[in-house]
Amino acid sequence: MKISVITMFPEYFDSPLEISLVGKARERGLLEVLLVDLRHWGRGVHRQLDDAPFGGGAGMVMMAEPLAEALAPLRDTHRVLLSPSGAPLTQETLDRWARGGPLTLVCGRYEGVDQRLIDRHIDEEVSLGDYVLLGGEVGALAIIEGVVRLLPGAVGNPESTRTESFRDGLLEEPQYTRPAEFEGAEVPEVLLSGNHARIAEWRLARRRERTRLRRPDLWAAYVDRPRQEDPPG
Ligand code: JDK
Repeated sequence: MKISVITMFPEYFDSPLEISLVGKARERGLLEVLLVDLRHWGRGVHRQLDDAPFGGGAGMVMMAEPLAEALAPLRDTHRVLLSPSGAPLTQETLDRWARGGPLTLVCGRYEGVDQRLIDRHIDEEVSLGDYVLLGGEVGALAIIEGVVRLLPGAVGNPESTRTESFRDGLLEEPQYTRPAEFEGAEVPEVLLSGNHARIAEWRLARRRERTRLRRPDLWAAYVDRPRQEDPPG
């Protein structure tokens, strides 16, 4: 997988790309990341990338031309812009990108990017969620991590990483490991029982409970899901 990242802050990516599974995937040649310093295409002695918004208003807008020039050699990649106005990033989106060709992640700063650049040179606009960050870099890192763990041959890529294993649309159950007692708190007795039917039942109950309390959106989809009918007779 080849991922290009267009950013005003290439150094932002140094440690996250070196360590952990992402670093290993790069060492092993599964992942190639090209960091493109947008400042290179800035205008004037200050290498300016932003200008005031037409129509007035607070803040500055990223100019289309430097971004278009940085993107020119990347026409044949899938060009993704991080933005608070994008479609929410989902596991399905990451699956699609992990199975596809080279990706380009475009990180803006300031208050966003000239719409004409988006209309003419961006294939897909995604958001990490309904909160506002300072720029697209954190989103780009989220995408890199989310894609890398799906790459065939990436360490720790069991079959369970695929979307299907988002199984029935429920959150995960709580998990426990040793010691059996921590600050006086014990592990739920059922998990030590060795009764695998009871364990499975307990896990499903916890997943349903969590989903209902924390994610009413997922819970509504879960209770509405098509269920297989009992065979007649
Ligand atoms: C890329 C710049 C910062 C963007 C204006 C006015 C209400 C804000 C600041 N999921 C997610 N969150 N944040 C991003 C993201 C922010 C970015 C950029 C991605 C580039 N910023 C910024 C827009 C505004 N806007 C209406 C929302 C202020 C992605």
